[in-house]
Amino acid sequence: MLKFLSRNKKEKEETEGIQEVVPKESQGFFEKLTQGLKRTRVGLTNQIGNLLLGKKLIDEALLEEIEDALLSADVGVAVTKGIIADLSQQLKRHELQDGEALWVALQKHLQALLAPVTQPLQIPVLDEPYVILMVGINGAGKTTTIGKLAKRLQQDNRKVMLAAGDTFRAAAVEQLQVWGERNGITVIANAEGDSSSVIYDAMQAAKARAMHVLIADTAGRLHTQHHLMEELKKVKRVMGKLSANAPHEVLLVLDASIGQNALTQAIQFKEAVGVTGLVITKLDGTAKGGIVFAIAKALQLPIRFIGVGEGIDDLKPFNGEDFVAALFSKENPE
Ligand SMILES: Nc1nc2c(ncn2[C@@H]2O[C@H](COP(=O)(O)OP(=O)(O)O)[C@@H](O)[C@H]2O)c(=O)[nH]1
Ligand SMILES: [Mg+2]
Repeated sequence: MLKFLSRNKKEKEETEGIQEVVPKESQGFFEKLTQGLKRTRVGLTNQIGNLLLGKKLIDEALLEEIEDALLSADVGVAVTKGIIADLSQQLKRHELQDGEALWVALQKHLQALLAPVTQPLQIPVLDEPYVILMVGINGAGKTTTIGKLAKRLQQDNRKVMLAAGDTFRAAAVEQLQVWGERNGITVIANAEGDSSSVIYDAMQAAKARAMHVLIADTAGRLHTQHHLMEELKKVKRVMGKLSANAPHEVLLVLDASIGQNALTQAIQFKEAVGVTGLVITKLDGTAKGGIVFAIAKALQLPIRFIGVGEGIDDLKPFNGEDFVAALFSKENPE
């Protein structure tokens, strides 16, 4: 399965001439993804797999059991309804002969659902820094993701600078600075300034030093905290003053382990500040990975990356086909 997938991907890249921003994935990528999704696999796909095991007859009662399994893994009502309707149709057309056919049909449905949101972050080389604004609630994984992303970009020979825009907590600035020092990446910070002024300074510095990419951290905020959302809007306005196209990307970081709450947050952030891409973190520690499907369907926003661990290499470009294949992988099912 793995070989088949990677060959396909390679062919696609060659024929379409897609230029990858991020370095090629290491060999263990699929294994890492499968491992990371372990708990969701146990809760969702293994459960469905067991329902289908050796089934010679597919009927409505079985579809109902599958429905329950999907709902309990945070796939959400809308996606589940869509899946069951699709499978019922196929059942009526006598296309689902056995458990194996249903297993394949389910994967196809989920892969089709993720296809439109599989849009890797392509960072063009501009005559100004490409500015990425990170937003999300406290603890979602913004700062960690910045570190992982900066490292990826650096490995791809991009000149990266960071802005310590989380000015609410001194520890947050320090966290970024320590990380930057260790990895030879400049971090612009200012103990006195507010988020907008730090980010303004950083944009000027990034331009002066001909950086390719500037990633701006911000304070975690709840979508219900009106003044903090206003501050984020101000950050965007200030960026716009220095460059008409900045921020080029607004990345919303969502913690998968909070399940449906992540979807609620995403809807609110999208409305309040505009979001151009998503990062879904902590897929490794949770059985709620089904939320990725709910988010994809409800928001139709590109999922740029997923986090499958705390390590520096645990940020992966999102690919719906691989994601579903890893989730349905029968290897290492323990
Ligand atoms: N297991 C796991 N932990 C993560 C992941 N991403 C972030 N974390 C952890 O989540 C915690 C909060 O991360 P942080 O970046 O400080 O969140 P922020 O408040 O949004 O900046 C830290 O302990 C991170 O190590 C991930 O993909 N997997
Ligand atoms: Mg932070």
